[in-house]
Parts: sequence; structure tokens; C-alpha cells
Amino acid sequence: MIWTVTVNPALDITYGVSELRPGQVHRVHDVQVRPGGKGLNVSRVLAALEVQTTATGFIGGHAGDLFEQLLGECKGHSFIHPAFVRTNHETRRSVAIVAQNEATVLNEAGAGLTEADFASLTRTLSAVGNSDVVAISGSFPPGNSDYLPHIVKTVKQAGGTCIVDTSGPALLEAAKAGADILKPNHEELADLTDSHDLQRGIDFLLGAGAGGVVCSRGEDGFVAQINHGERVRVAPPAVIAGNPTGAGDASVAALARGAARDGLAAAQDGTVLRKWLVDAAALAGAAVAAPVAGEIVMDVYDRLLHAQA
Ligand code: TA6
Repeated sequence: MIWTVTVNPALDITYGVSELRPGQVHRVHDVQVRPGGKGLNVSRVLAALEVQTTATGFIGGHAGDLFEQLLGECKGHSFIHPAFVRTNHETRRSVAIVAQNEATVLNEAGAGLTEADFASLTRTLSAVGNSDVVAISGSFPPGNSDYLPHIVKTVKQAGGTCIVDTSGPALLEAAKAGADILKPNHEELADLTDSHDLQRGIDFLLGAGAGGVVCSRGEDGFVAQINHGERVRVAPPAVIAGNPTGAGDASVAALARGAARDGLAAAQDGTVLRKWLVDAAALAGAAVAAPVAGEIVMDVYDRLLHAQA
């Protein structure tokens, strides 16, 4: 089973405008509302590929009720087993304003969670099995990022494979806790090591305890290394125009599916890791082609996948 953990999910509101002019009044020509957050978007992309996942994290309040309702109605919902922990805090919103193939994203911080909330999540994750893959993706509410290492250790103690997509100090803490794959983007990696030398960043996180690092570089694709295995670079075969929000989530979906199918150790072999990254590049491009985060355009996915064959 693949699990996704979204500690800070969001009601994703996507506004389409013809042009974004700060300080001006805009007429929104399209509104989309979806259950979002990086981890749930991983589940939604995998659902589009008919891969079952269990989605957990925290939801609450009226926004949490709407989140739950929309999750039950979204494309592929039958492939997503919801196991969210209800809290007293209102689920936040994330607004993406899309104009001329560019997204301006406004992410609310989310409400702080309690020890009891995280104890409930730990109980939920006690069902993780030793062949399961767990993707922990997205931000943590203010004051809660210290819980990330605990979640990583809970997954590892259950024998699961842990993929973490986060940023800032939490990235290093996840490495120290033994996360199996970290998926920073190149800016997040540069911030961590104060250097644009990506290999230096990868070596730093591997040395800190991470099992592997997959660094996403937008239109330049990925550079990755699992343990002391071969370093692999993959560039997408084409640049897709569209809404870039959710592309990173789609790449995490590819890594989770690869790890569940082949096992983490197999990706020390550059051939296997390249297969994962080619899939990640194709899914990321298919996500950009979709109007909202968490969805993919299958025709674009197929075209990008076969262009790299
Ligand atoms: O990557 C896109 C997205 O998942 C949006 O759906 C929105 O929920 C946002 O990112 C949340 O990002 P954050 O880093 O705040 O968890």
C-alpha cells in the first residue's frame, strides 16, 4: 500500500484571469475548488493511474467538511482510502491565480496542531506495513515542523519506505531521521547548503542520513542519487505550458509508485532510478497541462513517456 500524509492539507481554489495586475480589480473567468495539499495531490495523481492509496493527515471545521465532500466526488476517488484525523482547527485554503500559463499562489499558513492531534496520526500510521511506501508532502502549520522527524521514525519503525517532500530546516531534520528519499527542488537544496552546487547539496543530505535525494529542477528535470548508487540526471523531452502548481506532487507520485513496485534498494542501480525519473518527468509535464493541481492530462503523460523511451 502507498500512503500519503498531508499534515497541512488545503482547499485549493484556482482562479483563472486573463492578466494579473496587482492593485487592480480582476474579473475571474474560471473558478475551480479541489481538495488539495501536496500529499493528497500525490494520492489524486496516483488515483488517475488507478493506483490505490491511503490518504491521511488532518482536516477540520467547515472547510474540512467541504474537503471531505469534494474528496468523495473527485476523479478517481474510489482509489483513495481517506483516513484523515479530524481536528478542531479549520482546514486552510490555498489560492492559485492562473494567468497566461503562470500561477501566483497564496498559501494560508494553517492552524497549529496539538500533541493529541499528532498522537492520533501516530496511531493511524501504526497500520503501515513493512512493504508500504509513505509519502509525507507539504508544509506543516506554524510551530509544528518539529513533528516531522517523529512521523518519519514512526514510518521507519513500521518497516515502511518514507519519501519526504518539504523544505527549509525540516528537510535536514527529515534526513537526520532517516527519510529514504527527500524530494527538494533546486532552490530548496541551494538554500540548505548556501550553494548552487546540487551535488554538494545531495551529498550533504545523504551524509546527514537520507537514504536518497531526488532534486527537481523545473524545466531542467531531475538529478538524483539513492544511497551510494549511481547519480542520474533526466531532462524532460519537452516543456509543457500550463499551470505549474502540482508538478512536484506528480513527481512524488512517480517516486512512490516506483518504490512500491521495485523497492528502494533497486534504485541504487542507475537504470532503475532513471526509469523512475523518466516517469516523474512525464507525470510532472502532464500535471502542468492540467488546469488544477492534483490532476494530470493522460495524453500528455503518454506522449512524454514515449518520447523518452
Ligand atoms: O503543490 C501544489 C500544492 O499542493 C497546492 O495544491 C496547495 O495545496 C499548495 O501546494 C500547498 O503547499 P504547502 O507547501 O503550503 O503545503
